[in-house]
This record gives sequence, structure tokens and C-alpha cells, in this order.
Amino acid sequence: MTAFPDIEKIRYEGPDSSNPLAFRRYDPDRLIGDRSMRDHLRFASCYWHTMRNELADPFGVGTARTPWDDRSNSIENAVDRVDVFFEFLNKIDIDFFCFHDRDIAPEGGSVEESERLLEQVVDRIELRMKETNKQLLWGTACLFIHPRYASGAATSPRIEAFCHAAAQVKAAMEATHRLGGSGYVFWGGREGYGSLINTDMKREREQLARLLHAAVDHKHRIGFEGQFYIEPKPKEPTTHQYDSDAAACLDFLREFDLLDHFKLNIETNHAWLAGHSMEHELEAAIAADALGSIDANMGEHTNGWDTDHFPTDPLLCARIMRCVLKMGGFTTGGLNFDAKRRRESFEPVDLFHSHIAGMDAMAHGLEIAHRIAEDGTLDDFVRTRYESWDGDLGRRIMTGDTTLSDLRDEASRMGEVPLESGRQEMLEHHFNRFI
Ligand code: XLS
Ligand code: NI
Ligand code: NI
Repeated sequence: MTAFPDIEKIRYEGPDSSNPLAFRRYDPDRLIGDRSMRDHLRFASCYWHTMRNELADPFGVGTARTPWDDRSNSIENAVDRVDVFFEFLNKIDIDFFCFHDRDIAPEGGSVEESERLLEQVVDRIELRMKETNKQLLWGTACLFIHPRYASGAATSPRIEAFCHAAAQVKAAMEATHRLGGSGYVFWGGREGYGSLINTDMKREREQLARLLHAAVDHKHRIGFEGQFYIEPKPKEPTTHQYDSDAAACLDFLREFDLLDHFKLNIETNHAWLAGHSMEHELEAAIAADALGSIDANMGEHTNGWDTDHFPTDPLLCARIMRCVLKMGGFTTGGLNFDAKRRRESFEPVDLFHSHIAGMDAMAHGLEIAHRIAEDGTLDDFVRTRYESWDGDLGRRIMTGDTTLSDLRDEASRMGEVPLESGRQEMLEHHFNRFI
């Protein structure tokens, strides 16, 4: 059985190819510096958008054509879907994937039944992974769709919701462990509030920290060695989510003594919703040695929702890949396309077009970022700009060996500050040379 009978494995054909079902930039085995493109980019496709998104919007029903899917909630349908997903991964030549528990398996009528159903699907995934060498980038629990989480999961005013959330995290983490996942994500879709008028923020944040501590504890119990990530997002569906941006997440992790156990999974569209650029969020995470993984997508600047477009802008991708190269590349993380086709792009072949567009743009971004790093002008400029800190006085200040009085004396000795131009436009113009 094949779900995509007319589509061959997608291959690199070079920049002059006019075949829309080919890569023009992504040449998996080509070396960029000391790694292949494949190893730099570590692409992942996500189960929720690729297999489960029916392409509905608030004003219209789903349009996606999925002839392989009988649209039932049966376990048979769920298991068959796995085969389609792996056929897709093979044909698109993507090595990794990500899932929520409820994307892959239906929810049962009890905790026990849900666990059993999840295991049945994981059996099939494990089999297909062995056959195809595909790998799990990360797993997660869906703590936002079910009505029981309407007022929060870990942060719910009802203790029962907290316990159900814990049960799901336990099962999803065990499934991720069994499948050899390199990471596990916490995205707090409902961990925030609609209004402060009915919310005890202090309690809610403490509850969230408790769930995360219990998860760290369970991780050690079962010997799961994957990386834990928090995925920041400021709002949607809530008015405010506690993990609103990288800085808020880092602050939360420090406050509750969790920073050793978590890194961040940064998503472009979420950065924009928070009023930041993606580079801002990546730099904030890198500075804390906490950039783990990336949800590769982009938004639509004119409407301000989490529209999860595929990242097809090579300039944006170049900026992202500059940050990734700067931190020395991914270790456990990768580029997960948390992205969906437009409602108008409803044919199965559009799954290929959208991933190809995203993969080629990211590969293009990688090339640009690598050439900028090789050239070195931008990095040199920034280094030189801070040179005055590199001497003896700078060292003494930064190790805390100077008092305000010492500094006053230094200021008096130094005289006025020799101001230097920041050359922003010159540097932007230089950046453009590499596009
Ligand atoms: C939603 C989030 C979600 C997470 C995984 O906006 O991006 O898809 O990545 O729960
Ligand atoms: Ni995401
Ligand atoms: Ni998102």
C-alpha cells in the first residue's frame, strides 16, 4: 500500500532544476564546514501538522485530502497512519520526527485504556523506525485539547487536572524513552490565564514547577537521558502564558531550581508573537547556554497569530542558522517543522511542496550563514567593538575586584569616552553581499 503513489523520493537536482519536487539547495551529504547539511540541519517533520491537521480555521472546516485516513478515532486507523507517515519521511528524506501522545494515538475512556492505546501505536512506530533508521527528535504530551484542561493542566485550579496531566506526561515520556528520543518538550498551551480576575498566579506558577520537578525525578527513575525542553510562547490560546518568552522561561527555571535540567525549544512564530525577533530569542537562550532545539516556522506579520507558515524566507533562515553555527551546532536538537500548509494547499502533494520549500530555504540560510562566518567581518567587528574590555581593568571589573570608588578614580584618570560609530548600515550592507 502506498499513500503517495505518484511521488518518488525527493532528490537534490541543483539550483537550475525546474522540477518543483526536487531540492535546489538541500544537498544532504554536501559538507558545509566540518558537517554535512543533513547533520547541520537535523530536519524533523511533526506528526500533528503532517498527519493530523485537517486544515480547518475558525471560519471553515478542514480541507485536507487524506485518502489513507478513514477519519475515525479507531486504533486501526491510528496504526495505519504510522505507515503513511514513515512513507512520507522516506520520500521527503527527513531523518527525525516529533509527536504529541494524542496525535499518534486516540484517547481512551480511562487512564489505563489511554496508556494501552498509546503503547499499541508506539509498537508500530518502533517497528517502522527500525526498518527505516528514522529517529525521534522529541516527544510531548498534549495538555491543551481536552476540555479537562480548559483552565490549565499543571496550573489548573482543579487538582484532578494536575493529576491527569502528570499521567499523560509519564506515559508520553516513557513512550519517548522507549523510542530512543533525543528530547522531550513541555509546551504550556493552557499554562496561563484568560483573566487575572479569577486567577492565583503565584499558586499556578508553583504548581507548574512541581510538575516539572516530578518529571525530572521520573526521568532519572526510568533512565531517560534525552534533553528536556521548555517551548516559550506568550499567548494563544491563553491571554498570557507563563512561559511567555525565553527570558521568562529562564527566569522561571532559575527561580524554581530547574535550570540544570532544561533547555529551550525556540519557535519563530512564538518569538514574533512575543514582540521579539527570532534572533533575539535565540541569543537570549544561547547566552544562558540553554538553546536546545528549534521549531522552524514563521508567521504572517500582517495578522499576528500563530499561523505556523513553513519558513520559506532564506534571509530569516540565514539569521537563524547564524545563531545555530555560533553555538557550535545542534547536539540533541534540530529543526522541527512546526508548520502547516495553508488551508488552500489541501492536496497530499502539498505536504511535499511545503516541506521542500522549508528545507531548501533552511539549507540556503545555512550556506549564507556559513559564508558570513568564514568571511569573519561581522564577528571581527563585534569583537573589536568591545576590545577596551579585554585589558587588565576589564578583567578586574568583571571578576568583581573594583569598587565604585576605584571606578570613579579610573573615570577621572581616563578622561572623556572615545565614541566610535556602530556602523549598523555598513554592516547590514555587508550582510547583503552573502545573499
Ligand atoms: C503551539 C506549539 C506546539 C508545540 C508542541 O503553538 O508550537 O505545537 O510545539 O506542543
Ligand atoms: Ni511549537
Ligand atoms: Ni506554535
